[in-house]
Amino acid sequence: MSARRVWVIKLILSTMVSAVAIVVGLLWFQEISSSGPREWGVNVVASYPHDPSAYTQGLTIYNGEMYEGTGQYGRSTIRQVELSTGVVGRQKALGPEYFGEGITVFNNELYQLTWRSGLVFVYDLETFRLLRTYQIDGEGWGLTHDGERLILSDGSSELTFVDPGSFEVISRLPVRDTDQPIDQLNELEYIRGEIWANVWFDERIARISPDTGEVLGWIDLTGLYPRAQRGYEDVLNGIAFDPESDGLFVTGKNWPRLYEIELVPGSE
Ligand SMILES: [Ca+2]
Repeated sequence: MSARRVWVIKLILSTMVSAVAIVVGLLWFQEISSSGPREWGVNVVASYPHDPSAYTQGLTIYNGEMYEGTGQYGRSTIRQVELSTGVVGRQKALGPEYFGEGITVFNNELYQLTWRSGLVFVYDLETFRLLRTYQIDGEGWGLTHDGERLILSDGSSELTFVDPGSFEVISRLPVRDTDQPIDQLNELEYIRGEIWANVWFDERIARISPDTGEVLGWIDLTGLYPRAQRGYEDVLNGIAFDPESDGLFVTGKNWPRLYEIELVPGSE
């Protein structure tokens, strides 16, 4: 075969691969952002080890690296975790007087809420050196960002948008499913124009419109790690999305596994 013919075949093949990738990407995007089904289940794509002593309060992926924040007095940390093995790499413990909550990474800085201290810690991502602190009113639960604003939950049915540079409140967003306020909003993840939220002691993730606060749909994770097998407090908590790979990951407090999942339409 001539070099030119080989080149043409390679070009055709690479074009086809790109086209398939684009179509798959579009399908996935429609799947989680369209006005399709309101109820979703999941397929487990893979599962990975997770530190069963990690009381997961925050989970996120930044530049392909997974970061986790853990809670409880005397056991709270921030940590970088190797996804495939669950091995904890760089780690920093909080003082025993702090109960760690949600985390997110914004502009190469890791933000961590605390539960009832009214403090937010901001760390250099590469060293976990504490750079500065902010104060908040009320409790800290979950944390994520939409590229411009940090988004906080506090266990109520309201999300709060704040300026990452000043921590001044920009707006508050009541979350409702039809007319029903949805409270106990916990760990958060901003995913392609939606806010996904764990709900404390609920086996479902809420998909929330950041514009209206309306719950667009529910993802049912019942049975992923059956309740009968876990401790009472060991609830589903922790959502991380990798926009580079479209990988979607969930785990829970003291869960021995972290799951990579994909959505499947559920029944109403
Ligand atoms: Ca998250």
